[in-house]
Amino acid sequence: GKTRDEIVRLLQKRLDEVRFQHCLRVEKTARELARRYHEDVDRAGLAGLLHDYAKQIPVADYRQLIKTGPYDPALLVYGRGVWHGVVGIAYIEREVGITDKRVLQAIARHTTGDPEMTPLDEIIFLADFIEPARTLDSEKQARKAAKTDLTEATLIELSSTLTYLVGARKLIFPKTLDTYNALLQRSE
Ligand code: DGI
Ligand code: FE
Ligand code: FE
Ligand code: FE
Repeated sequence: GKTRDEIVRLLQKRLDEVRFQHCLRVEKTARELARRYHEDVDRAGLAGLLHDYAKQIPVADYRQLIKTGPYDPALLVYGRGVWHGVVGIAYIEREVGITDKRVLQAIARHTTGDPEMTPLDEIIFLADFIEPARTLDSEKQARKAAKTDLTEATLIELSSTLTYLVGARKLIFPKTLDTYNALLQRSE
């Protein structure tokens, strides 16, 4: 495998400085959450570091890959906001050489969630939302909830994301809504 330094250099080549710094903060936040919830700290850190690796891959490359790959063509109506997780892991496997399925799954699920998300998946989903540079009310509320209840904090994030999407009249990826419904039932 590659060292963290080698991975950081690959990440830096794929991202602008602002996005790169965000990834470093998500790595740190993911490690803190993993420690708090007794998950593997290094695995969470690696997934946090790489979660947005594919965020700035050209749109044309994504379209090509979705059309040729074993992907649901329904993905084509979305954009990089949705693609960089679920499709983006193909670049992370190929270019960074990550093979840990749990790391890849957490990255694949970091934007939309998944009705069956694991604690590691929730940690990466949440670390993205509560890293220190995030300061909106919903982000602060999720950060506070994350101190004691991982699923409750994840629900706050999902609710905020869905509210934003509706307000902006953006298409809702069905899995984002399915995740919200599943976690709500799990938390009752
Ligand atoms: O990559 P980040 O900006 O750090 O954060 P993210 O991966 O959580 O979300 C990226 C964007 O994806 C964000 O603007 C919200 C958007 N998104 C999340 N769920 C959906 C979605 N966009 C659409 N159109 N539909 C969704 O269901
Ligand atoms: Fe992302
Ligand atoms: Fe997120
Ligand atoms: Fe992110």
